Amino acid sequence: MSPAPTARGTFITFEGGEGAGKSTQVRLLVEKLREAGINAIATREPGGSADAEILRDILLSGLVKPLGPKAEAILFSAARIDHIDRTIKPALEAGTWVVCDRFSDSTRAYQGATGTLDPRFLAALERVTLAGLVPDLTVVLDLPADIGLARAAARRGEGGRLDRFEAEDLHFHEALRQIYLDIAAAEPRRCLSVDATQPSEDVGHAVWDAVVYRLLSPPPLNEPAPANRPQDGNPQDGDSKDERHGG
Ligand code: Z5A
Repeated sequence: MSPAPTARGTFITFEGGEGAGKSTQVRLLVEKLREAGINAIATREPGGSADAEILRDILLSGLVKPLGPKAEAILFSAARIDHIDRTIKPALEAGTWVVCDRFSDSTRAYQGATGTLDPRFLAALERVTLAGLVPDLTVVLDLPADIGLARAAARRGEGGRLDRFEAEDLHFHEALRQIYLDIAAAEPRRCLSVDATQPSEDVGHAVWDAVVYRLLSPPPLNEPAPANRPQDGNPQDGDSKDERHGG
């Protein structure tokens, strides 16, 4: 008799601009999941696997910037393929929940915010990179760009070096914020936008409520959604439960 198949783990991603609090919330959520008796790991992008971490160093050093946003998008995607193959998929297949600090929406947002890439190129790249893997939940931490940059600067301290993307101007970071808001609005069943100006604890509560409500005890599909929750089954949602997770 073959052993019972292990239930697949759940895949949660955090997205947002600089200093939005992603790393803080990834840590808090993994702690809460473990307290609830759920096996969970934290991972990040770019990086999350040995070879992808090497690509991370190269990308954040700015060495690829002269090659342009298309080359950067391809290299972020190369790192993502390794991360998926070596870290994310094996964990999900073992039934572990994966909580990831940035994922494919970061390529849509950061490389998209340059305004120089054909959206069809980014969509095609995402399709071949993810090969059907879609997060079960994406938390978009929304914060005015100036507040996020101030938080990042305070953490860096005086004399600390800006990385490749922190060095972009305010206009870029505002465009980035709008792209994230557009993604969250277009795919409400996958995404949850949270006001990241709140104290970390309150942001954490909002995230945990969504995890419990959407992933741990999803209501029947015919139950009316509350005002702050997207209507499941709305054909204009732009995303489909059936497409999620995949892989
Ligand atoms: N990038 C890309 O271009 N394309 C891609 O496909 C991918 C990435 C995957 C990775 O940088 C860079 O790569 C990133 C996008 C680009 N751009 N940059 N720069 P990273 O991994 O080094 O850093 P980051 O992802 O941008 O995160 P961050 O700036 O380090 O911030 P965070 O993780 O969102 O926030 P945090 O570390 O949790 O908090 C920042 C500070 O704010 C810290 O002092 C906290 O204590 C404080 N904080 C956190 N939450 C709060 C609240 N709620 N209130 C007040 N203060 C808070």
